[in-house]
Amino acid sequence: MKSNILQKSDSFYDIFTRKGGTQLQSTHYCPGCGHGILHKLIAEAISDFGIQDRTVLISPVGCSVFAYYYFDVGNIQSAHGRAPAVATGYKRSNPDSIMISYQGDGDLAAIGANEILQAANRGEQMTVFFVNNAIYGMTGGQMAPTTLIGQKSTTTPRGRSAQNEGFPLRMSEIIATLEAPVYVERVMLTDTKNIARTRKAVRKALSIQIEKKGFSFVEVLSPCPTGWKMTPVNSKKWITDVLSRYFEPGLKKDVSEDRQPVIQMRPQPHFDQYHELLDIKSLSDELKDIALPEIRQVNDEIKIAGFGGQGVLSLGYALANIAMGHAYQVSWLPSYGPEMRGGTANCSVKISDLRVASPIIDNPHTLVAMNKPSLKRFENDVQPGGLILYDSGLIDTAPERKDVQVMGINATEEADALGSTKAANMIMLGAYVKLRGYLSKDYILKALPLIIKNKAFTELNEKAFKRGMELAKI
Ligand SMILES: Cc1ncc(C[n+]2csc(CCOP(=O)(O)OP(=O)(O)O)c2C)c(N)n1
Ligand code: SF4
Ligand SMILES: [Mg+2]
Repeated sequence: MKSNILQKSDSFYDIFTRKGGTQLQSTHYCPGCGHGILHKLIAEAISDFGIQDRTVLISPVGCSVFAYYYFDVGNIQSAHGRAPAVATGYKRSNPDSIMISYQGDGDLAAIGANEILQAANRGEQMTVFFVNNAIYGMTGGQMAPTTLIGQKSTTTPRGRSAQNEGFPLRMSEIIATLEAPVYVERVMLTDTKNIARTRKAVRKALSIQIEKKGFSFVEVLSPCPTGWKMTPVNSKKWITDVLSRYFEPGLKKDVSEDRQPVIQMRPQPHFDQYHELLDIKSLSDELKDIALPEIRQVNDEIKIAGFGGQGVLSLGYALANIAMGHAYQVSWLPSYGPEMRGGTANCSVKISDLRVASPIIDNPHTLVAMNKPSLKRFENDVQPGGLILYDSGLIDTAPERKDVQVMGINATEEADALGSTKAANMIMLGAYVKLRGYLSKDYILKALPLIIKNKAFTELNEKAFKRGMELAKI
């Protein structure tokens, strides 16, 4: 392999800014810590395999949280224990990426224990480097699930006792019992020979992912002189003499020869399939003759909020479906209040001519506020230049924002006049469609009864939608 062990790998940044000052070549790790050695082995492998531009390293919560200061690859910092979930999401939507889930023993075997087991059991195409230093290093030396019986920590000052804290978890052995994982090995960072073994394991684990064979897992017994209150030299000796007696190094599972590459396809249904997939096929059949307006450059992030029972979720659902019927990319994310009817509810709808990366909206372009608490809660979040549509019948104080377009629609009273308060949401839909102007009225009138299937509301919804269009004055 290409790398020269004396040189800094290309997959590291030239300068490590974490420590600042004059120490721009040093990491933030304590002297004798194993994290730095493992980083080096991983960085070298990334460079040697030529995968730097498609590698994404997920750093955990723990001492290695700052891995993104060192690795010049795609970096994501995940919540404690959630690295395998983040890696799963990224990999599934970017099958050619190389995902590294880098995790400590607190992160992987305590708060994230279920997460890693499920990811391993699903055989996610990722490589996990599990740094077992038998302690919570970052937070000052608390007991980890891998702390040995009798080992002292700040939370087990008299030593871990099986009766109180249970037995140390052998994660490699547990994961090796699962059907899906391809390769599981435990190694240790003690001496040259074992570091060479670790180097080999790192490369093997990454090759399995490069070959698209599945889930690979390397547990690394790693010194934590600070947490163990030992010198670096004694820490290595302790791994050899004590830690590795319980966590036996070696190959736990390798079925890489038997496994065929699994080519993950990015799920990209053709537009025509969406309605079928969503079980509203009739929508595409019945509406195929309606001429739709040209797709425009649209990027509307819409927050719709009100009381549970006002139909704010249905309004968002209808809007998302209508836009999808026009071939826009959409997302609809409901958020229920603690109680359904009478509580608050809101939903986030994104409509775009481009792919929607995330359904979450922090700063909407459009706010549809159906009651006072919702206006109060979201008014200040609306982007400057955005739109606030509010039910002026229920909200007696108009929005204060001067940098957005504001329009009050007396939706509830107008809906009452049409026969039912419940149609207020469709009045708001009509107002939105009129003001934004990129959706087809003809299409909506035909699509609405197919989206909101309760026939009792068909006529009312149509009237309300039309009334909303009339009420919205451009
Ligand atoms: C949700 C959550 N719970 C707890 C913490 C506190 N916390 C930070 S790091 C850590 C454990 C780190 O230990 P480990 O994963 O073994 O990594 P190490 O520092 O030993 O490399 C904990 C419990 C947190 N940051 N977030
Ligand atoms: S506390 Fe332990 S794991 Fe953390 S940097 Fe120091 S030696 Fe490394
Ligand atoms: Mg640890």
